[in-house]
Amino acid sequence: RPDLSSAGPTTADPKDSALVRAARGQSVPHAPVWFMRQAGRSLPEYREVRQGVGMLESCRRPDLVTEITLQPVRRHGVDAAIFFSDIVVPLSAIGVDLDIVAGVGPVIARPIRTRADLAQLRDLTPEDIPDIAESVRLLTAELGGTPLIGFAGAPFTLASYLVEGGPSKNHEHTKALMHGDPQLWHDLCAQLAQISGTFLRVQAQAGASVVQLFDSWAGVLSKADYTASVMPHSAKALAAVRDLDVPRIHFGVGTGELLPLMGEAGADVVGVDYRVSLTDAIERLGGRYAVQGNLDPALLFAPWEPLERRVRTIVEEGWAAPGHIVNLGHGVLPDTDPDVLTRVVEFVHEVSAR
Ligand code: 1CP
Repeated sequence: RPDLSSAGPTTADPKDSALVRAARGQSVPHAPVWFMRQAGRSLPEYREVRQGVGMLESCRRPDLVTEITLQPVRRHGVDAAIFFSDIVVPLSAIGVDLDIVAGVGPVIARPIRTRADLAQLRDLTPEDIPDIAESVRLLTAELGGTPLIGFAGAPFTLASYLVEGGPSKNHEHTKALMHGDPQLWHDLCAQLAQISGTFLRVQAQAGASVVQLFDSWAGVLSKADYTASVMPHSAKALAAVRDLDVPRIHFGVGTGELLPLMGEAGADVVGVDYRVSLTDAIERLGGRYAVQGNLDPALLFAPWEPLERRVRTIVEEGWAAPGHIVNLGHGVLPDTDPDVLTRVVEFVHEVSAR
């Protein structure tokens, strides 16, 4: 386990790391691995530093963001850190009245369902989030050659929280707005694309080596709706960092039917959840994109033998893509045994060593 606190900054360049190289489709010494939600409740050291500090507040304090982002890197030896924040942080930063409620997720005080409600939103500027750039700078200094992944929520997933007012199973108000008032829908998503794009750009300019656009809930859409109502806005968010030379990962859950479109939106790496095998995903993508995934997070609760077998299969299938970043199909579940995550990292490195 690398002890970052005593090792101090190294001179290694994150651009030469296995993760960035895999994202670019270049050769790697071993398959890179990290976990969505690798920071968070599965770690006792996270629960400790979060005591008495609200989620949103912890995302705006560079000391806490730095500590929490580094925790899983120290503990598991993963190949990347993911910036500790949340997809609703930029919305909060422009004044949207919201909270992240423990055990629930983001809750919006006044959901956006009419044109008048749109007045709650405005463009995000770097001046709204000086703390985010500061946290990224602190982190990249600590991380040395380990890349930092910056991220943002995609317009559709953000719109779902804003329109529903919180987490949703069926996204009915969101789909009703998309089809009932297409002009309002497009205006909302164009505004969200500006916000997401700026959030990504601030992180990339401050030193993040890779960015990931989370469209977690895009898998609830048909191909037709995704193409007409969502993809152009995600493309705009991703285009905000096109000139910055940072590879872009585009992720969603249940998006087996949408994978090629998610690539075309402007990604270098397409995230794959566990419902589609990597072999099928790579074929659907026409071999044109690197892939990320796709271990079922629930399998981390299975005995080591079947888990090891699955990880080995994922690593072997991944070699068929131009690049492969090993990850889960979605986030680490809160009750996951962190030692299992460490063991998966060690096994991936061992079984993929070239
Ligand atoms: O108090 C807490 O600890 C709350 C739990 C928590 C955490 C640790 C939330 C509330 N957000 C986060 C951090 C977070 N959120 C990260 C940190 C970095 C890491 O991965 O280690 C990231 C990348 C996110 C992004 C995020 N937030 C997404 C996209 C990723 C995904 O999991 O699909 C989504 C959908 C959210 C909304 C959200 N925030 C929090 C929760 C519980 C949720 C999901 C609620 C729902 O089911 O709709």
